[in-house]
Amino acid sequence: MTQGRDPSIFERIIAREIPADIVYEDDDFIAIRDIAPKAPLHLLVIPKVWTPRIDTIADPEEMGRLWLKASEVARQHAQDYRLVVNAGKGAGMMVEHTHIHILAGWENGPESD
Ligand code: DGP
Repeated sequence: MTQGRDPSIFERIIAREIPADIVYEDDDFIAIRDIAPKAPLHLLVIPKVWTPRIDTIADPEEMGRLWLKASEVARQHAQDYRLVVNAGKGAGMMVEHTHIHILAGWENGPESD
């Protein structure tokens, strides 16, 4: 249900209209490898229910579930990691569909690349 707006790229991935490397999925979330990785490991954790950006989530439980899931997926892939959120074009947000970036896998920390 996109109610008049075009489905986001992530909704199209969730619907299997666009292929993606899916590393995790349950009823509420999907995690995929970023198509343009900014770190040796770059995953995106995406709620299946669309919201435009993180600060439009008003429900503390919904917000908590998202961050818990991102931490869980991150720990399945890395010991140490960064969780990053871009909110708005001015911050580099390109896909209007709330998501958390998992960045990890550097040999000597994130500034070593
Ligand atoms: P942001 O800039 O925070 O909106 O991050 C969006 C990310 O989504 C960006 O790092 C590139 C990634 N991305 C965009 N289109 C696709 C796609 O079709 N497939 C995958 N796997 N990632 C995508």
